[in-house]
This record gives sequence, structure tokens and C-alpha cells, in this order.
Amino acid sequence: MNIRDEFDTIAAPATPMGAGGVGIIRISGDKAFGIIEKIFSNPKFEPGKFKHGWIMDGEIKIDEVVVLPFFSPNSYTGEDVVEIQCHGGVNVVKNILNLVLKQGARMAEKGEFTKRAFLNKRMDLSQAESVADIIHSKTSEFAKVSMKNLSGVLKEKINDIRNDIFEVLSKITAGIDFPEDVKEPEYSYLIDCFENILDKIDNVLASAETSNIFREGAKVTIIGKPNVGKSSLFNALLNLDRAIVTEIAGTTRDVLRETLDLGIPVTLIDTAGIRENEDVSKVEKIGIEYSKQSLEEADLVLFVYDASKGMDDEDKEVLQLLQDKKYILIANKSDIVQKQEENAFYISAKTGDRVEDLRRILKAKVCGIEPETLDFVTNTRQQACLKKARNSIEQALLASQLYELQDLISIDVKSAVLALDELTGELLTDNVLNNIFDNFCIGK
Ligand SMILES: Nc1nc2c(ncn2[C@@H]2O[C@H](COP(=O)(O)OP(=O)(O)OP(=O)(O)O)[C@@H](O)[C@H]2O)c(=O)[nH]1
Ligand SMILES: [Mg+2]
Repeated sequence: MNIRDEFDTIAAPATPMGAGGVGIIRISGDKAFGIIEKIFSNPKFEPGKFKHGWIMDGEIKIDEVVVLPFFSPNSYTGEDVVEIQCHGGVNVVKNILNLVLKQGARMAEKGEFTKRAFLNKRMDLSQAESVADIIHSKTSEFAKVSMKNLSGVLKEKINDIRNDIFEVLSKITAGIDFPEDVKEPEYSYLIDCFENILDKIDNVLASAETSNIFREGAKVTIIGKPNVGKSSLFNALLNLDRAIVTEIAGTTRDVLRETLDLGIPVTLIDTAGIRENEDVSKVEKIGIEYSKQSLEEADLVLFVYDASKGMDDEDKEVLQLLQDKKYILIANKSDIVQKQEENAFYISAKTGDRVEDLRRILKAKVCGIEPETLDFVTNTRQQACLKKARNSIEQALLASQLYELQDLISIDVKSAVLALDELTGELLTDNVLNNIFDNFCIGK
């Protein structure tokens, strides 16, 4: 995708191509009104008023439509925009789009409408990126928090940090440029400022892991020795009879994966019971190997043992495999035990007792913080920019503690500003920009 200096007029279907109630074709650019006037039966437009009429190919009626005019700069892209709402059939949309292209529009590339919105300063880059997040979000909660980004929550936080950095930078620069008139700022003042800024950056970065899990989802693997009720728990959490459950040890052989929507998309993984003894068949052995492999990719492990039998040496051997993993210790079959130990989470996969509690705990463990309390998200690109800014400010802080020349300190402070400008899109290369908008779909 190229960034064009002079924007030509672009068009694309804004709704997915398929049969539907309505189809929308969006046109943006200087020629948007010129084009619609040539193909529409009722072409006198006023701001805020939609028009009803026919799309015409010469004398031939193509479709009965409603046209929505948006006059620059009050539109999504900031340019003149026209939206044609037609009947939602693939061929109707195609026919109208072809007419629009024939009149001089060019087919839009992926994300080009949003890119124009960004280049025309209708939104900053964090907002434009949240548009892609909203489109691609796997859960409704992620869509909600992305919407907060779109309304500018992250943008405000970053601007606030940037202003703080800029203020220090101005004071240092004034001292350097006008040594006779302006005293250079005290080092103790600089140290305070930098510490303050680091706190603010850390605050934004604190939600990074949660943001990533929100976006990518998390993998939760159920592990334990045979017959403890892993597959029963898998089914109970999913509320679905998905895995085979029997009283025979070694029932599950393959790794089973299902999506569990907890607000964050969780991939729940059921595995073969792990045991190391002579009479394990070839097939079961392979299953056990898979179980161990799927441990490696797990963000969180549900370690299950049979509470009615207590934790024995075989359970402990499996537990050994979890040394560096985040896990929850689950004592299953609570319906047939008398006494409960304190350090495990008692549950009955069979009766469903405490399954709902487990879902809640699981979500909290995976997220780190309650996703409902999240009021913005960051993506890995933004996190990288923030970390770059953080490093520079940390350098500046160190240098200030060592009373280094303020001229030198200002170099780090400037790089921090640049890193934040890269985040918001003030400073961007074509490559970065194209990468971002390639994640969009046509028509957005
Ligand atoms: N009483 C009771 N029985 C349970 C519970 N959960 C599972 N069971 C029984 O325990 C047996 C084994 O259950 P599974 O879910 O197949 O156990 P698993 O850990 O997947 O076993 P493998 O796949 O062989 O490793 C079955 O007979 C289940 O009905 C429970 O909470 N209470
Ligand atoms: Mg099983």
C-alpha cells in the first residue's frame, strides 16, 4: 500500500459481500459528490439529510437506495464521503460499485478509509488501531475496551506523559540555549520529574500482559494422572459433552481443544492422564507425550487430583512437571469426600459444584487484573514504543543522579519524546503505517 500525497477518490463495499438486509458502498474523496450526482436520481444533498432515490446506469434503474452525504471535514475520513445503502445482494453491490468506479473512483485498499481518517487527523494512531481491534475482537468484552481506546483513553494517557516529558525538555533546553537569562533546572527537580514520568509509563505498561491476553487469548491446560476427572472437568467448564468420560484409566488419548469464552478467549485443553508404568500401551504413551508438550504452551495449568483418594506419589510426580508454571491445584470429586484440605480448590466435575467459582478464578488468574477494570488496551507495537521511552527516561534519571551535563541528559529526553510520537503516529515511517493498516479489511 502506498501513501499518496494527493488523495484520489476511493470506493469499496463497507458491508461483507453476501446476501443481507442492506449493502453499503462507501465513497471518499474530492469527487465523491460528483460521482454520486451522475448516477443518482435525486442528487441535491444537504448536510445531515439522507436522500431516497434510484441508482441509474443511464436510463436503466439499478437499485432503489438511500444515500447518506457527509460533507468534509465532518465525515469518518475527514473528506467528502457518500454512503449508498442498497439492497444487500452480492450482485447489486457489485453493479453499483462498478458504476462508481467507472465514474472515476478507485477501489480502496485494506484499511484505507481509516488510514485517511488518521492522515487527516480525525483520529490518532492509537484510535485507528483500536478500529482494527474492534473489527477483529474475539469477545464482546474486548470490543468494549477497544471502544474506550477509540474514544481516546489511551491517547489522553500518552499525551499526558508526553507533556510531562516535554516540559522538562523545555526547561533543560532553555537553560542550555539562554545560559545568561535562564538558570538550568536543579538536578533534584529533574530526578523528581523523571521518577514521576517512569511511574506514569509503568502504569500504562502494567496492563500490557492483560491487553495481550485479551487480544490473543490464553491457553489453559488440564493436567493430572489418569482417571482423576480431567475430561469431566473439561466438559463441565465448557458446559458441553465434548470429551469421552469413562471409569477406565487412560480414556483420553488425543489432546482436545475447545474455546471457552470468559470475556477473554480461552483455549481449554484436555490431555491424556500422565502415568509412567510398564503396561501403558503404545497409543497411550504417545498421548502422554502430547500431554507434556501441551504443558509447554499453557499460560495456566489446571492440575487435577482425585480428592477421594488424596494426593499420592503418582500425583506428585505429575506435579513435578509444573515447576515453572502458573497453576491451580484442583481436588476433584468433592462429592465423595468427607474432609477438605486447605491448600486445594475442591470441586465436583460430576455434580457441577463450584465449577462457576472456578471459571471466575481462572479468569482472574489468566488476566492478572480484572478485565472489567481495564479502561484501555495497548498492542505490542505501542508497548515497544513505551518501553523505548521508558529506557530513555531511565537513562536520563541515572545521568541526573550522576550530575552529568544537562546537554547530554537532553538527548535521552528527546528520544523519549520521539518514541511517544511514534506511538501516537506523529512520527511514522511508511513501513510502520502500512503494516498497521494491512490488518484491516477492505471498506474500513
Ligand atoms: N464422584 C465423582 N466422580 C467423578 C467426578 N469427576 C469424574 N468422575 C468419574 O471419574 C471417572 C474418570 O473420569 P474422566 O473425566 O474420564 O477422567 P480423566 O482424568 O479424563 O481420565 P483419563 O482420560 O483416563 O486420564 C469417571 O467414571 C467419572 O464419572 C466427580 O466430580 N465426582
Ligand atoms: Mg480424560
